[in-house]
Amino acid sequence: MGKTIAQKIIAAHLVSGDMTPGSEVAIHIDQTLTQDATGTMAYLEFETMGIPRVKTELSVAYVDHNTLQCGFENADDHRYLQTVAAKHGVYFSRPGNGICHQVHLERFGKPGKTLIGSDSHTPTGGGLGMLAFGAGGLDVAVAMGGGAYYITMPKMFKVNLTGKLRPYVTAKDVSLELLRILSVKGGVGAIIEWGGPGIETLSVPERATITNMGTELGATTSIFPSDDVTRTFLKAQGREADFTPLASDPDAQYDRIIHIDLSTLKPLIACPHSPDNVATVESLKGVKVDQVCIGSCTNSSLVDMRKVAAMLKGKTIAPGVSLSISPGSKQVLTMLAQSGDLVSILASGARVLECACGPCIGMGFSPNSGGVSLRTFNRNFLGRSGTKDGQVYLVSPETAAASALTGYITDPTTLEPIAPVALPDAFHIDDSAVLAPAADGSTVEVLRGPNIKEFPQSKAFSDTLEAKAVLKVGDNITTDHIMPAGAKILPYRSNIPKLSQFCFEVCDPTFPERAKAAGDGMIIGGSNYGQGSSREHAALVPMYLGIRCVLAKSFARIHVANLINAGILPLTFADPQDYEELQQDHVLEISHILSSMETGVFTVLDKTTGKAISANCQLSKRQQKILLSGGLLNYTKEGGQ
Ligand code: MIC
Ligand code: SF4
Repeated sequence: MGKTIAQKIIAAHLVSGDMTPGSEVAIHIDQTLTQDATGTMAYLEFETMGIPRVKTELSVAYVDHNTLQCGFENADDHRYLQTVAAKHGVYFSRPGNGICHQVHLERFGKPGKTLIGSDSHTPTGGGLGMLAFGAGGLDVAVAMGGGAYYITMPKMFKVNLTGKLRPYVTAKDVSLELLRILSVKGGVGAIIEWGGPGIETLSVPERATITNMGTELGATTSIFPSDDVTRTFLKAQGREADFTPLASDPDAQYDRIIHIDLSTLKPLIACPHSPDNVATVESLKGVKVDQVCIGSCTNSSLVDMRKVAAMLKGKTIAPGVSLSISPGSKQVLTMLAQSGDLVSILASGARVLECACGPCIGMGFSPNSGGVSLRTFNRNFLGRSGTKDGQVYLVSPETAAASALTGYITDPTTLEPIAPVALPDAFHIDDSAVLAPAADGSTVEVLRGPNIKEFPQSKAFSDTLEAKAVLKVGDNITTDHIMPAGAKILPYRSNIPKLSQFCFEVCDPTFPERAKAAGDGMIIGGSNYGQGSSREHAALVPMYLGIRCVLAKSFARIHVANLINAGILPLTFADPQDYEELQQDHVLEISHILSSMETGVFTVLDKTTGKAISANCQLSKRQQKILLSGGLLNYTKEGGQ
């Protein structure tokens, strides 16, 4: 039987396991990336493994998230990252050099290679034909040490594109269309492969916008073939030698095929507070806009920025609108400056921010109270912008620029067309902000600031657990609910005791105190629990606060892996109706844990009501051992692979 692109790459990197969907496979990893908000923890974990130098073909540490330095914390962490990278053979991308996914696409990604990154948008690399996964920091640390990456073998979905996008309709609208069709849960357990004649019309950065937002579908990853479009992009980056062609076999089998005719799409918009809450821009015409933000790993490429500059040229933005523009990389910003596009942007009244994540993660530029903020980003979860009642909408750069000019949500297709903007034949290449590691790391001193606190210790499971249901939450709880980000909280990503004070702040600010007081605790969740970010802090912090088990209707992929890595048991209700019965503060008992781990069937006794319910958790042998060791770090230290 023919293979899909992903199946070919997995087969070429298979360490162990069988490639039947649903079973566990171990994959060899060629490249890793980290960013600063998750990276500090990942390198602290790597250090405890005692491996002198990374064993990957390439590992890069980016600084792009925690760039505001409102105190010593972030600056100290950057210094730690720079020195730990130099010591252990990791390239260091300095703050200001750009957003990890954009820079990785420009300078390092290679078709056919495997990449894991401690950031959920690592699948951006799929735009170049890489098999790229978001993962928890601990999984990245293990891969840097030469260990395999374990995933559940996904199903294969194909999106078949025909036609061509009309002017002012963009790759972002393609992503939003798929979110409309599939929802934030629709990609769970699947790899999404993009194909069909329509893909020839999409450049690598446009493809990367689409694979980037595959994360919002819950997909394991997304991937495009590597073809002439890929070669053209790599050539323009001075990297034609990195090109290899890659396509699925004509008789490859897919579990689901979705057809999208690009010519019929309209500009789309995701309304608060979920990326799948999609409407046409036209239908929201006239809604007053307070803020517009253009940038993020989804939409900050040179072509995106040049289109925006062309739309803004010779005009000024509406007086009621505050517009921010964050180019994705130093390469993009430099080229905007060289071409004069930056002048059009500045003259329009926009505020140019540094090449970093910035407002996307609430690092500044939060909207006004109740403000309507149009963002070219990928997430609009409640509170993520830093303003709890902010109304965040997700749009394309073209819709964003059109709305910034009029002051109201505006369908760009109603405006004057701009001249087509194409990829340059040659990008400006200057890698001086990427520091190579020391040839001999043994002489490098790793500098640690006082903000770096020890990694919390999890407890190994015994046969019975009695725990209090400390919190009950609804469906689609995101990692932004569990462990919020933002300028105030992010500096504590390497300080778990301090970070824990903010756990579930959006849902219930009393949670940290109550969890600590309860001793062993449990969380009751709805479906798709833990969607969104790859931050392992959303597992490590609850673990630190005493949470031993999360019982939910279903989980998001990366989060469930992070829970197991942190030594927390992730159970799903056998009958989702039982969710209704279990209440916060009930005392629950799980007995015969050891034999239940073997069978995958657990009994949870609600001691408050006397009712017993059934729950499931299919664990591989390795995952059982991880839980029995009290987490992946202990397991690895004990010699587990
Ligand atoms: C995000 O977009 O939420 C982040 C910040 O990039 C995260 C990583 C993190 O929490 O540090 C992600 O998507 O994985
Ligand atoms: Fe950064 Fe936002 Fe992309 Fe996360 S989604 S990597 S915060 S730009």
